[in-house]
Amino acid sequence: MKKIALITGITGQDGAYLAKYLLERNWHVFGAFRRGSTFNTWRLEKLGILDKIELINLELLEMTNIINVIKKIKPTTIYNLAAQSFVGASFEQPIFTSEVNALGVTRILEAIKTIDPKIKFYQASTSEMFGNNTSHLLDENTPFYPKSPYGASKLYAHWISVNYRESYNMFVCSGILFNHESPLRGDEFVTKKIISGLTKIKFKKQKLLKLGNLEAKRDWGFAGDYVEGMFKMMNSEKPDDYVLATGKAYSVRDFCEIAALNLNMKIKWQGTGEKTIGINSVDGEKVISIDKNFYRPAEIDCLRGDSKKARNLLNWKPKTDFNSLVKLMIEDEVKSYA
Ligand code: NAP
Ligand code: F7E
Repeated sequence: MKKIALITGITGQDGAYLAKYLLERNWHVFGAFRRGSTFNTWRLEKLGILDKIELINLELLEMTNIINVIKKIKPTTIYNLAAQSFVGASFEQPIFTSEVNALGVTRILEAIKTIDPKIKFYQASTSEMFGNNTSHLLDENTPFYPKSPYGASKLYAHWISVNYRESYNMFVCSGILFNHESPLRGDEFVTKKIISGLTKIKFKKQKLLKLGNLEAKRDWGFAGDYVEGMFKMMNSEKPDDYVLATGKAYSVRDFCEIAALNLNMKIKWQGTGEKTIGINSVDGEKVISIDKNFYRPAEIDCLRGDSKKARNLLNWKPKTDFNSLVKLMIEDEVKSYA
C-alpha cells in the first residue's frame, strides 16, 4: 500500500515530531505550511528532517488551494495539525480563530469527500473542548463546555469530523489531546515561557518572569509520545475518537517550582493572588511576579484526562512523566547558554 501522508501545520511543534515519526516508518511525508515572509522551519531543522520532507504551500482559509494540493500529491492520510492554537489569542481574534480552526476543517473534509473519500483524516482536537468540567477525570464520554473561542472553534471541528465519518463512511479520527509540551513548544505557551524565562534568569540575561494565573492545573505530557498516539489511531482498524492524556495534573505554580529546582534555584512564594511573588531563596532575588495581562477572560481551573480507551484499544500510553518532561525541556534550553 502507498504510504503518503500530508501533515498540515508542519512548521508547528506536533507537525515536526509527527513528520519524524512517520519518516522513521518509511512514510513519504508532505509538509504543508502557510506562506509567510520568512521560512519558519527551525523545528524541522532541529530534528534534522528538513531535507526529508516535501514542503508544499497550503492555507486553510483557501478552498481552491486545499483542493489543488490534495489532487496534486494524492495523500493516503491527512493529519490536520494546522490551527491558531493559542487560547489567549483566540479571545483577541475569535473570528480568525474560527475561520481557520473550525471552517478550515470543513474545507478539508469537503475536499476529501469530493476528490477521494478513501483518504484518511486526523483532526487535532483538544481538552479545551471540555472547559471547566473539572470535577472528575475527563474522557470521550464527558460532555463538552468550551470556555474560549479556541475551544468553541475546536468543538465545531470535532463534531464536523464525526459528522463526515458518520454521514459518508469516511475514515476520520478525532484525537482529543491534553496539553503536550517539548523543547519545540512555541515561546508563548506557559511551559516554554517558564523554562525559557527561568533559564535566562539563571544565566543573568533576564531579571523577572511575569506570569498570569499560577493556580491553573493542566495534564502535561510530552509531544513526542502524543504523535505516536495519533499514528496508532490512524492505523487502527476502525476510525474513532480518543483521549490522550497522562492522568496527572499540576499547577503552573508546580511547574515553576520543578523547573527552578532543575536549575538549582528554589522558589519561595510570598503574597497571594495578583500580589504573589516568587523569590529564589538561593540568592534572595525576586524572580517571578504576576501580570494581569496574562489572565484570560475565562479560565479553566483544571484539566485532567483519562486515556484508558487509547491504552486498551491502541496499546498507547505516555512514556514521559511530568518531572522527566520538565527536565528534558530544561536540559535542551540550557544548551544554548553552554
Ligand atoms: P503550533 O505549534 O501552534 O502549530 C500550529 C501550526 O498551524 C503551525 O505550523 C502554523 O503555521 C499552522 N497554521 C496556523 N494557521 C494556519 C493557516 N491559516 N493555514 C495553514 N497553516 C496554519 O501547534 P501544536 O502545538 O503543534 O499543535 C498542533 C495541533 O494540535 C493544533 O491544531 C492544536 O490546536 C492542537 N492541539 C495542541 C495541543 C498541545 O498541547 N500542543 C493539545 C491539543 C490540541 P505557522 O508556523 O505559520 O504559524
Ligand atoms: O496555558 C496559564 C493559562 O497557554 C496553560 C494549547 O496547546 O493546550 C494549550 O492551551 C495555563 C492556562 O496552554 C501564563 O491561563 C498562567 O491556564 O500554556 P498555555 P493552554 O491554554 O492550556 C491546549 C490543550 C490546546 O489545545 C492549545 O492549543 O497556564 N498561564 N500564566 C499562562 N499561560 C500563558 N500562555 N502565559 C502565561 O504567562
